Amino acid sequence: MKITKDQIDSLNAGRMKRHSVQYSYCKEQCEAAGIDMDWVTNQVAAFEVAIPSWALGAGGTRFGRFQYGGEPGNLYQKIEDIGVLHALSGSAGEVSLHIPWDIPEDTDRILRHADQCGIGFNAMNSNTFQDQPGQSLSYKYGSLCHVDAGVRRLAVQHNKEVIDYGVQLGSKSLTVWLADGSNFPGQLNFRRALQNTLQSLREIYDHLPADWSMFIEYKPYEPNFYSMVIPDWGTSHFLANRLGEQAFSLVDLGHHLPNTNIEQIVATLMMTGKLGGFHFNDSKYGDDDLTVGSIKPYQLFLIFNELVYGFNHNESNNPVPAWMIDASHNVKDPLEDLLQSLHAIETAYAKALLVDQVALEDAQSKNDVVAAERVLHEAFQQDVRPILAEARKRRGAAMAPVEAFRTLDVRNQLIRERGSQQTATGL
Ligand code: PSV
Ligand code: MN
Repeated sequence: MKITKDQIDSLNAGRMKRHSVQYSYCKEQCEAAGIDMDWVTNQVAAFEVAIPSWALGAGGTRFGRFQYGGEPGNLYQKIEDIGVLHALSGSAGEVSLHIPWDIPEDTDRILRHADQCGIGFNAMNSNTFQDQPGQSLSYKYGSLCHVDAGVRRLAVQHNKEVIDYGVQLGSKSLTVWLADGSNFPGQLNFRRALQNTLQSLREIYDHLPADWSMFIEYKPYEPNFYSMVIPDWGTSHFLANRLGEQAFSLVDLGHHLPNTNIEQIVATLMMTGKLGGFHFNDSKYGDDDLTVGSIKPYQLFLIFNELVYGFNHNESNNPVPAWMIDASHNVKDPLEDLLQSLHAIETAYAKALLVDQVALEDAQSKNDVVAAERVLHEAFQQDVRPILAEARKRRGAAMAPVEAFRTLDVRNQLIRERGSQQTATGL
């Protein structure tokens, strides 16, 4: 299904009167505080986040999975769904593919189709955490870290193939997430596992085209519960440093132990020029993969505050990170959930852009803790919904995407087109 410009325009027309009043008020308030609202709005309008090809259907837990009607049954339909998200939000113009969940068999056809849907290709993701049918050796005891050189070779080869697919699609990066680790003390030699991983990553790195990046994701636990070979940002950073200029760390918000100060990790990685990518989601306990901003919106704002500071003080030439949502949808319509996540990301970004950096530095230099905190609260408490609506209008999208999704009855149209029985690939 496709959403037309006329549909968007007519939905927006109905909101214009109220929006003009709200945006003018917001503009007045912000400009009184010395903020250039046009600039802020345009920054938000330029912000895009990739959608993972595996997040368009129902997510499951190990206890069960509840089907959605109209789930995309192949990569073409997944790209169409992202086209719908992009038409509605104006900020979801790229897909991130997971291989082999989504193998782009006919690349020319995929490229043509993606082009028609207005979608490009973001980071490629490899999968050495599941054995594939007919696989000669197993990843049961790890992949890039494995004690058996044959398994390591298989996993390296898979990553090289993922890069090759990505090259054909115009992607520019590979994200490596490893489930490698151990469940019991004594199972794994920590040092050897890390050395093997570094060596395997080096072979993959050597296969990267010169204009590509490699992102190394870390995770403290799950699916292994005693140790993970890359459990934290320090290990990921160490590996990225050893590999070279094209390797970076990737921060997945759900990959931290409870109460970890993620904004501080972001600040450190940006300072060293090694923040390459971001997976957005939210969590209460672990890697819960909930809607972005649904549990800890203040933390998300603080993270964006560090990102904005990092963009403005970029002595290490940190590249613009590859932004992606990495969430799972167990009880919500996946497309609505993704629209909510995009909204939360843009909200946090807009608020971070409103932070009075001069006042903050001044307060910090005087150790005025209350003043510093008040600067942050001032921005966090500002209602930025009119800025987001204006940004969406400027990029030709729906000013209120979830409402538009419902008014246009997208889910039922998808069910009519695809039926209720298809299951999207992914976890
Ligand atoms: C692992 O939990 C992870 O965050 C990695 O990014 C995987 O590629 C993705 O989730 C799989 O759902
Ligand atoms: Mn992730």
